[in-house]
Amino acid sequence: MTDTALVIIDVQNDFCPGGALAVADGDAVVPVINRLQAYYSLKVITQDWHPAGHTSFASNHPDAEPFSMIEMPYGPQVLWPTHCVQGTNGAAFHKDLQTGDAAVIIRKGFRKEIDSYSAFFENDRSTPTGLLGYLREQNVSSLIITGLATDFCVRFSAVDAAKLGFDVTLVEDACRAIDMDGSLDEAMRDMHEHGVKKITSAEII
Ligand code: VGL
Ligand code: ZN
Repeated sequence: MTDTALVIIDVQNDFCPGGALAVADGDAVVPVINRLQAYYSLKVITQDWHPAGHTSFASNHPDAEPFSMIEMPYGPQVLWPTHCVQGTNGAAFHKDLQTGDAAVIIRKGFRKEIDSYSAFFENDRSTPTGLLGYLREQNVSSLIITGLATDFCVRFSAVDAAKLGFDVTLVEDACRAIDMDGSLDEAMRDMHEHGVKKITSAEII
């Protein structure tokens, strides 16, 4: 099925237990995603990739607490613990994640002044990452979405993909959430409203 791509969002050490922005059970997605990889010839991986001075880090704002909100020129933004700093072990993929035969690795969040949750557009909702052009040129029409975190980068990637006209399916057991202030419920509702389908890996494997 070359019209389908498996999308693997941000399976990096900082989002796994022991990491700077650890997602509960985040590493549990790794064996599931590796098994799914056998079913798709086209794999796309994203990597959260911030400079140390990134404006989404609470540490770069005087007196700001991690997980508080701030108003950026492009809208509200969560201030995160420092995570996925370029070149650090925290930004590296989980050591057991298969990455060797992925077609592309899209890095995002590398512009200091703007965060990027979605694999398609940064948080100003207009700066493109380049992934859309790649997928269109490869005639991809369906996306299978996996990774971390369900309520942030997975959510925004899936919803943008659906808005762009892709047939989008979320593999629920191949994702885990941060879940702050009801963000997981909101994410599931948002994806549902945009026509993102939900399955489990057992329906593929
Ligand atoms: C993510 C918060 C900040 C994610 C990335 O991958 O979901 N969340 N940066
Ligand atoms: Zn980030």
